[in-house]
Amino acid sequence: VVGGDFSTVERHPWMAAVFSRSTRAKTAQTNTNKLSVFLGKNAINETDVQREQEFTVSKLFIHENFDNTDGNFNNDIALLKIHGPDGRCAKESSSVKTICIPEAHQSLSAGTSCEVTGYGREQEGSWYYSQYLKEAKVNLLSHDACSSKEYYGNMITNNMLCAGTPDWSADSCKGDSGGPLVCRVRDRMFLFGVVSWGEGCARSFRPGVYAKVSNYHHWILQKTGLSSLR
Ligand code: 4AZ
Repeated sequence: VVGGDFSTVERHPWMAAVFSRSTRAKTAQTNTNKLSVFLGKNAINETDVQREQEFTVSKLFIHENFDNTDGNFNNDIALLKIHGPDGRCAKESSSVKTICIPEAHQSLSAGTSCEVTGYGREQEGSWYYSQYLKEAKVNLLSHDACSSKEYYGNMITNNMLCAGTPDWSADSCKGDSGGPLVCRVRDRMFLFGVVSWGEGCARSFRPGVYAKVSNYHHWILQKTGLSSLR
């Protein structure tokens, strides 16, 4: 996150830190057994057994219509099914809590203030990632503004949301991808966006682009097996 402030996971207890063990050769396929997920994590290079819970990934659902041909990021969303030691579930605590998923096609008006969090870069050109969790307030932009020629033109699909600050001082950045764009609706926190892409970070007229989670309400229920519980 560029701009904004250092934060704590207690303020964003739905935050997950996903680690991928890298080997010599990188392959296009993401291998679930190389992934580990931490909930309740504040600092990337420190272990805090009081706050943290560690999980392995048993299933990875990449959206069937994810399209990444020539830098197109349509349907840039995935779900990870996680398991703790001995198949245990996550345990709710002050540092680990769930977040609400928006209703299908629920939309918020342009200008709504939301927050993005992550362990990604603090500056576009930085060669290291933030050591600690950061948060920044960003405002939602209308689809029309974001797809105007001053912004991203036809690169913005209906499955994307744009957010930025009026002075372009705060934004998500490399390493924040997959992280949450959270908006408060009637005193509940909702995951409206998933950090996806952008041209650089905190550049003028280049807002952060997010997967529009409300478009995936049914997909999420289907993949998590929650559809039958409705
Ligand atoms: C990235 O490369 C990335 N400024 C993530 C977010 C943004 C740009 C790039 C948005 O992962």
